Amino acid sequence: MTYVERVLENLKKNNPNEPEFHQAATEILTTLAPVVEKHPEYEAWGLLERFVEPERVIMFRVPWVDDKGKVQVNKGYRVQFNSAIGPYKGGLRFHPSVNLSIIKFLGLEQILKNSLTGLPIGGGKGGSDFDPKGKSNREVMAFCQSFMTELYRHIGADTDVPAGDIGVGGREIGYLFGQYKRIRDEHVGVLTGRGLSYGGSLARTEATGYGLVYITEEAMKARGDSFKGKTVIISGSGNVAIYACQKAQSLGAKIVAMYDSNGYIYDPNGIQLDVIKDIKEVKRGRIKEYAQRVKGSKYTEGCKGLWSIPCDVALPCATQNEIDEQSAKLLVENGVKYVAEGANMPSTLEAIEVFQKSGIVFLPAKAANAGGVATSALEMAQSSGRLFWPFEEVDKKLKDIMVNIYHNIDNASKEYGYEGNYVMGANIAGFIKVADAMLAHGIV
Ligand code: NDP
Ligand code: 2IT
Repeated sequence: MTYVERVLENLKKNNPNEPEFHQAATEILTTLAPVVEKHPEYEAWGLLERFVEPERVIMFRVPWVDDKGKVQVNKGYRVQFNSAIGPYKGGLRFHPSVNLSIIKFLGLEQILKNSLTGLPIGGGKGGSDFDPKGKSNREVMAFCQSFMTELYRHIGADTDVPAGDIGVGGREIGYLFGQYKRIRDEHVGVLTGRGLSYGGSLARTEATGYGLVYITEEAMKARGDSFKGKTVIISGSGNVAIYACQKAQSLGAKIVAMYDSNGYIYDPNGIQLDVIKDIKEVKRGRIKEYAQRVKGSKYTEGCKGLWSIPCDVALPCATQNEIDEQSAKLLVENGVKYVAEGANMPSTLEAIEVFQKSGIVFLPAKAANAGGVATSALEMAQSSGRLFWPFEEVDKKLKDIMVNIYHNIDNASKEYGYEGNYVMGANIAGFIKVADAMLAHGIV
């Protein structure tokens, strides 16, 4: 049995019932085999065993009182996975599906993603099974305050800096920050994605979606291609999906479909993003309303049908495992040329295999959606320097970072003899920096 196989087998044995964590670890470790062969010191120093074990896992009770006066209890998590190259950094997810397996897969991915940005940030992730959907602002505030009343002791601007993810946007970050500041009496960059009036960065809201489009554009440019005239489908209709749509439209693409967790809309004339923004950002409503408001569009209950819509570009921007093998086959049969992952791990292992065998361009999440956390790191830099950069400056830095990531993963894929395999390229390029730092630190 090889070193990689042994580490993976032990991981599965020692972390039973964590399918998402197993999936992410399998994808990462299997692609690292050629690196590990080239560097026998990794095995000698137990590097992979340490890499897949979080430095610290925090789990806690989050009690709060709902609008009816009833006591509610949720589970809270923060996984501080790896701090070799910088303070733990990664989002908080509030969604009823959240469990330890999901937070660990997200944390593991985050280590390599953050490394790929080229900025000094380690990997972490957290969240809760709390569902903000249908809750009043007061309930969300009560929950966030209780969550932070435990979390504050574990985080800090140079220790661990959380941000948003599914179910955590500007409103939640505001309530979390308010409580942190109240307890610690410190106005510091302990969270990113903050509002512009209290230390946030311009372009952080747009960053993940814009970054996704920038890296895809760079992959297109390398092939003499562009977004102009492309038909695009985007899953999700949250933060990442909305700003991916906005940037792709500005480059001349036509977005014909989007979804939320209830169903999808198809608009052959091209999605009107102002309507989506009004439904999702202003009213916190359901995407179904789009079909009632825009003539010629159609709503279909259920999400899966989205992947059967013919397109040139697919941008999954909702959640893990939203593209299975069958959906991947449909996309390929219908002529998709680029799949770039805005969500974390949206493609199953089987779906990734379909994409790679078909020869289409597949940009994996940890490279393609790194623009969000990269801009979070730019927010941290502005906080430390007590500075506030203009939108154009942050946006330019974001674009440069995404273009760099594309070339780094492309070069790594070539160097190791797997040209165009960006899953390998991203995992290898991300891992080497973390591994070097871990070796330098000794056995810790
Ligand atoms: P939001 O909460 O803003 O939006 C999530 C969107 O995905 C909503 O449209 C939601 O629909 C949909 N969705 C969530 N769960 C499911 C599901 N099980 N089935 C179908 N649709 C679902 O989150 P973000 O846009 O911030 O995050 C989307 C993805 O991008 C996540 O995978 C996240 O980890 C990833 N990501 C986010 C970054 C960021 O900066 N925000 C950075 C990098 C990655 P509904 O409203 O019905 O729940
Ligand atoms: O998955 C991700 O990279 C995020 N949710 C963003 C994390 C961050 O710290 O900005």
